Amino acid sequence: MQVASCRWLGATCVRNLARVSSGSVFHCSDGSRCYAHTSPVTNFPKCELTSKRYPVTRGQFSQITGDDINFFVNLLGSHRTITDAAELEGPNTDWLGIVRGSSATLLKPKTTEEVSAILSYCNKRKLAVCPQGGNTGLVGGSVPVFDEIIISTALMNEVESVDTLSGVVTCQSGCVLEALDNHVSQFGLMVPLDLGSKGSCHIGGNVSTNAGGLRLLRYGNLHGSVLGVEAVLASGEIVNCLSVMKKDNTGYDLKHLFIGSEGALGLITKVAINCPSRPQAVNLAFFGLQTFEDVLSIYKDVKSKLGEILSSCEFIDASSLECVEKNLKLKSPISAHPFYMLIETSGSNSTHDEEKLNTFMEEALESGKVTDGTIATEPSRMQNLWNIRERISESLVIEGYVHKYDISLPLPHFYKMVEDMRQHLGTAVIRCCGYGHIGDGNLHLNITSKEFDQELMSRIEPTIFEWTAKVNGSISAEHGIGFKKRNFIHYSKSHSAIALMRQLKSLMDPNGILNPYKVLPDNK
Ligand code: FAD
Ligand code: 2HG
Ligand code: ZN
Repeated sequence: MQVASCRWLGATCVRNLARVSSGSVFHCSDGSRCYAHTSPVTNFPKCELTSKRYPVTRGQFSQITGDDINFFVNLLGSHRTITDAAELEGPNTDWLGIVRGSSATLLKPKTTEEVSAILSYCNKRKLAVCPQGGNTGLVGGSVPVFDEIIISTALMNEVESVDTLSGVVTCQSGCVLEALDNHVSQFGLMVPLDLGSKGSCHIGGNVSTNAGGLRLLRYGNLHGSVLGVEAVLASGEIVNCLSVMKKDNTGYDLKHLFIGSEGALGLITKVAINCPSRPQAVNLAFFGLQTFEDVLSIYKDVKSKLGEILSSCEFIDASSLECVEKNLKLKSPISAHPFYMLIETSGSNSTHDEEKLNTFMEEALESGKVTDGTIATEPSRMQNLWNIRERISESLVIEGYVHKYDISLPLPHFYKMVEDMRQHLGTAVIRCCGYGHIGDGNLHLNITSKEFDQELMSRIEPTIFEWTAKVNGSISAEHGIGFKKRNFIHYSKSHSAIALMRQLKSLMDPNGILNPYKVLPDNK
């Protein structure tokens, strides 16, 4: 068993020395699962500062002074006003270890009122801030670019109410997704969102990024599941849109402005989510396929034959599977294939659902579209299969620098993008692989190289975005725009849409203190 000091909080981790027991899952010294932090890299080399690697200029914000620190200490106490450089290393660095800020202050409010007081003060002083949840974001949105004050929701983790009749759960934004899901499971409910990062990401981070994940196909995105949001504007004003009603057409539905706005329009403090009943029967199939045409054909069959119980339809190519096998020593349950699919069903009758999935697999094997496959019904076997899919991101980080693209594409173009990029880049890279939520047309294209290389980057970008725009895809399907994609947003949004976004930003945050350098392109 590997022993490591907690990367996020260093030696001062409140839960003490965290031990890495399996991949990114940390167990605290008391043996319990540590929800405070997960990371694939334990002894990561310090990456270059974002402000050095990228052409970005610090905005006209004030510099933090001793008086400012005194204000925060008076408000939160010294234990929730972190200024220790070692403790700030984790929160300054993103999960991928490729963007790094130089913030000297991390604040940990516990209540909406504290967030309001912090923002009101920062706005008057023109101090820039960076809201941070679980810091699992993959587009450089969750960490400062320069010295922005980090406002963490880590201590805002109270579940306020669970309405077992309607299924509506109201909680603070710092609840860790997996902990929240465990909490509602005792009432027979589930959070309608599941991500590989569930052990660390916060529900507020999920809402702020409009995270998609493994079950969007079944439950839709958060613009549908989130019924209410409470957020604090840059001015410190608290905007209460915390409806718990499924239907509420009273004027503009302002909560949608906060869902997916990546901390640039307000800091989300509370959310109300509609949680469906937890399915009683879950089955999972893992298929091997020879061609991408077969993948598309199986997807079509899955929708028509398993439609009412289908809860996930995921795709993995051979290179992604090889990466997880090689770097994390996970084992595929079937023989080697060019393509793989994971198909999950969730329903209320295990015999019926299992029979349906078995018949589906038999027919798929007979037709020759699937050439090897297995079905898991026990939770531990299903988890092993899900690990193969969910831990691909983690296995990629081990190879060095990861160029990560999260793209929506019309399905006929889905894998052509990977093949074209592979050919375009040749031996300049370690790996160019594709996997993702094929049921939602969402490709995760990842390119690894030993280290960051500007020349390689210029060969990938903007080619990859041009390719996407040409087929009317989206350059960000679910991870958001953050810092890294902001100057490419025009490949997916019109000039008029970007202009309206700028107007909204200046209305809601006139001094631009909320997560600057993110989402909107540089003003040129
Ligand atoms: P952070 O990373 O801390 O922040 C993300 C953004 O939201 C930042 O811009 C931040 O400023 C802002 N923010 C955070 N909290 C607040 C708040 N309370 N108010 C306002 N703004 C806030 N994403 C998917 O969509 N689907 C996936 O399947 C998926 N799988 C992943 C698997 C792994 C292994 C990893 C590492 C990441 C994955 N992600 C996925 C990306 C990431 O987990 C999600 O974007 C997640 O929603 C981020 O939540 P977080 O709490 O970590 O937010
Ligand atoms: C997933 O679906 C996540 O696993 C992460 O969205 C994707 O790391 C990635 O490219
Ligand atoms: Zn994803």
